[in-house]
Amino acid sequence: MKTPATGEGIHPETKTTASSAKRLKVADPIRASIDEATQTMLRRAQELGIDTVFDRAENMKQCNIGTQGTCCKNCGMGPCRLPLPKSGIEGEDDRKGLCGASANTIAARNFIRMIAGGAAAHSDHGRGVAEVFLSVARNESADYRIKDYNKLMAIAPYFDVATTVSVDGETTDRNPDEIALEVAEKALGEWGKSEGELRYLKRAPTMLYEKWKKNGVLPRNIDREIVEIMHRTHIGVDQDYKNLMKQGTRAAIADGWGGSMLATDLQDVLFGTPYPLQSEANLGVMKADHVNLVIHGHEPILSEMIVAVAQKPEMHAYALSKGAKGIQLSGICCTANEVLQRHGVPQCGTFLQQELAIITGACDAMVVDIQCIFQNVANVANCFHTKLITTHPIARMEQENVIHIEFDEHHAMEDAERIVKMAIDNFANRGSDVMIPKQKAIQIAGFGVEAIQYHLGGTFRGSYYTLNDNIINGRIRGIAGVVGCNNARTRHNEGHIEVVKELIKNDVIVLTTGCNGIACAMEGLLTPESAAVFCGPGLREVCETVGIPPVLHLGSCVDNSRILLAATEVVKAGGLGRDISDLPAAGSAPEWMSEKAISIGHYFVASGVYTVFGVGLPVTGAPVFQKYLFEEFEKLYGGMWDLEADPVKHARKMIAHIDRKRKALGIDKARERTLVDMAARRELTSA
Ligand code: XCC
Ligand code: SF4
Repeated sequence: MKTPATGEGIHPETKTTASSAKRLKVADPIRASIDEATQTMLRRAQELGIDTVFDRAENMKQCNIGTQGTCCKNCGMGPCRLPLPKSGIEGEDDRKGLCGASANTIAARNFIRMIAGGAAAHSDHGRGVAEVFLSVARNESADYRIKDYNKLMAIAPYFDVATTVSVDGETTDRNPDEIALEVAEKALGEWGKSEGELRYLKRAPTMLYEKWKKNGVLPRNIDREIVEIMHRTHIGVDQDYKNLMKQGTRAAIADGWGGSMLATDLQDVLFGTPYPLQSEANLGVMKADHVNLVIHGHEPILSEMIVAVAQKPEMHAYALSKGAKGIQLSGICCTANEVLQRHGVPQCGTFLQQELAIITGACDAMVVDIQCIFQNVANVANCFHTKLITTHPIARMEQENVIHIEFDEHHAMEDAERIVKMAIDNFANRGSDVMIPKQKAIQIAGFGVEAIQYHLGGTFRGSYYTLNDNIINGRIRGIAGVVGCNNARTRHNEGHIEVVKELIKNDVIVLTTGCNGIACAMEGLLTPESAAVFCGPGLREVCETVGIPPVLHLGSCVDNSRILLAATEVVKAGGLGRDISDLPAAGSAPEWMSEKAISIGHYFVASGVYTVFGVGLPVTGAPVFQKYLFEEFEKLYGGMWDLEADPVKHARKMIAHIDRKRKALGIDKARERTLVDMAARRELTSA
């Protein structure tokens, strides 16, 4: 290890010169995370004098006004700060910024700017995929090929692209490459077309589409809705929180049913639609005697190539020639989820473990693309032999030790080879200070709308019939989408795991994505066997019968669009109402932190889902605006926001909502009967 004592490249607060080191607090590993591997590595980091996000959270308090959502810095007369007095406000709320902006206006502007940030991130990722897809369809990127023509045929109709042709009265299949080209061109048009509305909106249940139409929030194109948020939140434009939220809603829908859904679909077409497979998760997947290459970020465009290159026999031979036993790829964040879902590449951790992967001393290279990458990974890499490689033109780092290899789909394989070789060449530079925690868990991942249909759909019906049937008969109480990040302001993975466990214990099946998926994998919840340990009797019976885990991993954060489509399939299969808002379902992000999470949360809400966030929400400083989101939104879209930091209460609120929906559907009785049946059955078996 290079000595961090020089302070070179180390976070300024943690120069471990004796004088300053003493003043800084370090995180208590047990309080920081529920995960043993994380605790071990945090102790290790502290021993080495390297600060991590957990320590920095101890030394920097959150801003009380910002957390309430009532700090405005949208012009040079601010920041204007409007904290809510501890005792609340009685009578008229006359707080205002210099321009007169009310707390509601400020909080709403901030909120929808977060939506803009999140929707932009997801959608720009989607655009990147669409551009690669177009270049593949034009035969300009020889290293990629379309992997899933079935998926291409399935989405073509939404773009008004014909899949058959009539010649002399006879219908024949069209050339798939022609279809690909047309779909690619039209898909790319979704970001900036000058007329009409997003094509995928019609995939939503009709009632939902009609609600959007009535409320005037049908997105026109993806980019425009995001730009319009930036315009409306500029000083002196939109100063009505309801009207601001209307635009926020429109942009969030453009993310969920637009940018994200396009990203998911086109990735499936290009790289294959996920089907269940086995893998592992947590830092213990790294191997001391292998070249460890960690991929981190969000886009699968580069990581797909890295997976392909790392599997090449000549690369394996090259690794052997350098004294390693092979190449161990592993992933962090949603790039990890992408290559997990399609290739079974194991995950070495969630968002909050990115620094720790390097602190193992065994990370020969970390390659990053976009989103959720700590700038501090460069400082940590500087303490070790680790090569940190940025690859995306829009995501670079200022530190000098960072290597930039700009990835381009036109020479994808070449770029990936350079990166993998760099990792292999660096194996020999490893120090003696390797410490990889042993913890890792087995997981079954790779679910999607199609895989759920296959496993739960009943073979001859080819629909969600069996799932619906089990919800109606009460074995499955309801469906929860539990997603999102880690947040250093709350104990790592605790919210994720407690919320999910409470849900499955109460027979609620969980669909997971993002870092929640990784957290559940680390905890062993993504195995069919976990059903017997953690589930209520009904869900357990279903999981055991069809052989699925009680928590189904649907992929990355753009794959939250899979949850929207799965919910739509449930509506279509019948018996559970006519809209997503009728379903006994709820959403959750127990440890959210990113703007993307706010965009996701809001498109869940706008799609009719009751959605609970943990940690905190920057709306609490504007009670009227908060009430609008938490209560009045339900009248507009059927879904609404909620906030609950306590994980068990958080899950119980979701369950209470699910039970209300069951009652409204008239299927609450069925569940009571089932419970009696199950109890009776237990008595029988124990007798
Ligand atoms: Fe990032 Fe997607 Fe959040 Fe995890 S869940 S911290 S956004 S990696 Ni997307
Ligand atoms: Fe203050 Fe208004 Fe400027 Fe915001 S826009 S910083 S509230 S003056």
